[in-house]
Order: sequence, then C-alpha cells, then structure tokens
Amino acid sequence: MKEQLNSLRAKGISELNALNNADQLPEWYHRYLGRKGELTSLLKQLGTLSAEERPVMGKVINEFKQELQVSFEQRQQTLRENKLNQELEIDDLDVTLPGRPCTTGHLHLTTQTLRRIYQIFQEMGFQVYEAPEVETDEYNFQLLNIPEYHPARDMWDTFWVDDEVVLRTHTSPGQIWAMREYAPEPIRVILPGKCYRYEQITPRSEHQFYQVEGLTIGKNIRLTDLIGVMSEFAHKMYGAERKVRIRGSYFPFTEPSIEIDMSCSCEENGCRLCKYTGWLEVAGAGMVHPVVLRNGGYDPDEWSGFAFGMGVERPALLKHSINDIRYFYGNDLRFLQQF
Ligand code: FA5
Repeated sequence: MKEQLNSLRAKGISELNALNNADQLPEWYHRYLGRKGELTSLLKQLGTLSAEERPVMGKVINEFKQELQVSFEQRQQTLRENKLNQELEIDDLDVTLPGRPCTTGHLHLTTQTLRRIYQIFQEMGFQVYEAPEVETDEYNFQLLNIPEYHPARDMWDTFWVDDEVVLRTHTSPGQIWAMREYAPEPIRVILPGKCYRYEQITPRSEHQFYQVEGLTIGKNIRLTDLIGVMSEFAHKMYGAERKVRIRGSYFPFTEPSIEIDMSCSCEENGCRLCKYTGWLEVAGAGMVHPVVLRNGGYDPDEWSGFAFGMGVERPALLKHSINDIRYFYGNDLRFLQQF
C-alpha cells in the first residue's frame, strides 16, 4: 500500500503542476481528492490491513491528503494570478485613465413650464388645487352642463374606462371639486393635471397632454377680470412683445365663452404648428355658467366667476420656438437636453 501511495503522490503532484488552466482544476480535484477519487479508494482498503498496520497507514494517508490539499490550493492561486495577468495584458487596461463623466439629469420641459405657470399665478394670488385624473361621466360632463347625448360631447373625444368612468378629457371637472369644497367662500385656484383625448396626433395635438385650469369665484367678478388675468399671464410668460387675441367661442360650462390665441413664434410668416395662420390657440375660457355655479353650491344671483383651461405643452412650444408637440413624449435625449 505504501508503494501505491508513493506512486499516487508522484502522479498527482506532476499532473497538478502540468495543469496550465484554472478551468482544469475541478477535474483534478475530483480525481484525487473527491469522494470517489483515488485517495478515497485507498482509504477504503485500510480495512484489509492488520490491526497494528491500520493506524500507522491511516496516519500516513491523512498526511498525504493534507499535502495534496495544500499543493492544490497553491496551484489554484498561481493559475488564477496567471489568468488575471493574461487578461490585463490582453485588455490593455490603463487604470490611471480618468473615468467617464456622469451627466446629471434635469426637469422635463413640461415640468419646467408647469412650474413657471404656477409661479406666475401664485404672484396673482392663485393656489394650486389637485383633482382626480380618472373621472366619472357625472363630473367630466353632466355637472359641467353637458348632459348625456348633448352634441357638445363631440368636442371631447373620450377614452372610456367603462360606461360610467372616463380618463378626464379636460381639467374642468376640477372646478366642481373645488367649488364643492370651498362653497360658500370665494375661490382663486389653478388646477393642473394630465388630460387624455382619443384624437389624431398632429404637430399641435397629442392624445395625452397637460392643462392648467383656473377658477375664480367671488362677488362682482367680470369678463374684464378674466381678460386682465390672461393678459398679465401672457406678458409674464412670453414678454410684452407677444400678441394676445381674444375670440368669441362656445363651451357649455361658460357663458359668455372665449378662446385665447397667442401670436406664433414664426412671427406671422406661417408654419405647420399654427397651420400658417400666425396664431396658436392656448386656452379656452369664460364666465362660469349659472348651472355650473349651482352644481358647485353657489347661488348665481349672488356669486359670479371666471374659468379658463390652458394647455401646457402649447405655451412651451411658443416660448421655445418648437414646431412639433410630439417631441415632448418622444423621450429623445437630443431634444430634452436642450432645455
Ligand atoms: C377645454 O378643454 C376646456 N375645458 C377649456 C375651458 C376651461 C373653457 C374653462 C372654459 C372654461 P379645449 O378643448 O379648447 O377646451 O382645450 C383647452 C386647451 O388645451 C387648448 O387651448 C390647448 O392649449 C390644450 N389642448 C387641447 N387639446 C390638446 C391636445 N390634443 N394636445 C395638446 N394640447 C391640447
């Protein structure tokens, strides 16, 4: 058995030293030190020895096992170091090179525009009020004086969740939420939020966009107050040189109703964005309809108010001379990084 052991040692160590790749190590380990390896089969033969020889040979085999184990670990270490050195040579890694700079992110143009709008209206005494993004038919239409089957529903191409629930098509239902919370006190709020419409995507229209609604309720509020607030907003947002145009319009929840246009950044030369008219509609507005005042809990004989609903992306288009609203949701960093 001693001879067997000596030849196994010589063979094991020479094979171990001949390995030149760390991937070959597990196979060597199984062959010599594994549960079914050559050393284990030698240990199994101990039972055939006499009682005096058995402890002596057992000790020799254990010492041999430890020797193989240590040799294995040393070889493993050497091969791993060789492999690392080879990789470093091949990769030609220069650890002294400076790292690539990380660019810091910034607010999306829509958020920047929203914050500027908040700031301007805050300076005029408006508070921000948030209303739900998923609405009922009742709030999105009926309480705004748009009953079922009313032809004015065609003004808003609607995403229906079910027969009763819609993704809000405008921020105007927030008027009812605010009135029902504040009645019978005066109100001066803006209601920002995302709106959804099942409509054709074009350079000026998205199916998902932001609006900021404004609502003022008080005694003796007039249309001239609305025009004053909108003109102040336009001049603070775009500068005094930008022209504002007021047109008569129709909304079921305001009477009278108007629409507010801004002169386009193409400076009346005409472009796709303004459909070559030189003007872009940015808001609908008007005096709150008596039916809506009543639905909100205010007596129309005593109270009056104005409301407006403006887009957010369209004012940003005008401010930065961008000619297509689709860039806002395209997530193209070459566009976003410019702002
Ligand atoms: C309304 O949504 C009314 N609720 C506005 C209103 C509020 C009137 C209060 C009276 C009183 P309109 O559909 O015109 O109106 O939309 C208002 C503004 O939202 C538009 O002027 C435009 O700036 C923006 N807007 C509307 N549709 C889109 C769209 N598809 N993509 C981008 N912006 C849009």
